[in-house]
Amino acid sequence: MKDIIKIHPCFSREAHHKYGRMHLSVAPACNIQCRYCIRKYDCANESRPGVSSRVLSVDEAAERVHVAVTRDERIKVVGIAGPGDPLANHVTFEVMRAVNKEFPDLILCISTNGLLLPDKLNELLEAGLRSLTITINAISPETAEKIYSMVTYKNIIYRGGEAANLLLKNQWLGLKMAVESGLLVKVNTIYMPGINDSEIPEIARLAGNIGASIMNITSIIPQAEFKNLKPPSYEMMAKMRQRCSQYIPQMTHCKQCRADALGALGEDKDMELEMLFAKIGDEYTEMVI
Ligand code: CLF
Ligand code: SF4
Repeated sequence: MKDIIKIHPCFSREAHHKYGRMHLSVAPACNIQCRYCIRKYDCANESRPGVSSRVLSVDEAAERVHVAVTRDERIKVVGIAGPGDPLANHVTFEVMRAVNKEFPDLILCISTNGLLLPDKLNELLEAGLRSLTITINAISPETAEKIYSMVTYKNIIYRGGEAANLLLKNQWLGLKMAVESGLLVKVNTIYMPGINDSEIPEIARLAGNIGASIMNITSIIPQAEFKNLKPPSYEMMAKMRQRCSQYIPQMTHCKQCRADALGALGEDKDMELEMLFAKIGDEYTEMVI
């Protein structure tokens, strides 16, 4: 696990100066509704809200990896972070298997809301997953109920306290199972003043006790039902991170990537590669027509 940390740009501040990641935007569906998410954009749990990525097919995604890693040797991690929840999309597993088969040395990474993590962990491990992010925003069902309006699990729609209980149970169980499986695990928490701030230190404490490697506290971007929420100030963020750092190391270099980001952290796109991908897309379309 230590070897992976050294080259994973999100888990190591040093690595992010040297190595890059590419995101494959292959997962449009989501199985919950966060009140701060507008679903026509990328998943707000790991991406910059307000950005919409084009969804790739399995073949397009595999081709994209092939071209990117051949041209840019800094790319060490291939992540799937949306535009919806990766685990709610079966194509995620197909893409991971295809990438892992051709490039077993690349680190496969996933970012999830955690609802399906206990159910899908084995399949993820078999597909080659090596690092994982889970977004946990609450400890108590009362707070979770303020953050999530709906959960769909095994074709049943849950709301209110039932939805909150189910999601929290699966998130914390999934986190524990993921750590025990040997995966490198990061916990994302969105700081929503007046909603979950009093629970964030406890999330940090529990996540650290369970064995997550790092925590990434990010600021709420007010939109959707939370469009009037005031984001935390720079000082509030710094204070919260400082407080939580006694329990678990804090990430401070997150760039809130797009679901189709490419390159070093902070680089959304490599335009030369984008033009090449566009050309490949045209050729691929011509081929299948
Ligand atoms: Fe992507 Fe996320 Fe994996 Fe990194 S991003 S799925 S852990 S490979 Fe990194 Fe981007 Fe921040 Fe995410 S800077 S948004 S923490
Ligand atoms: Fe939106 Fe992500 Fe929440 Fe799904 S998990 S509702 S995509 S922020």
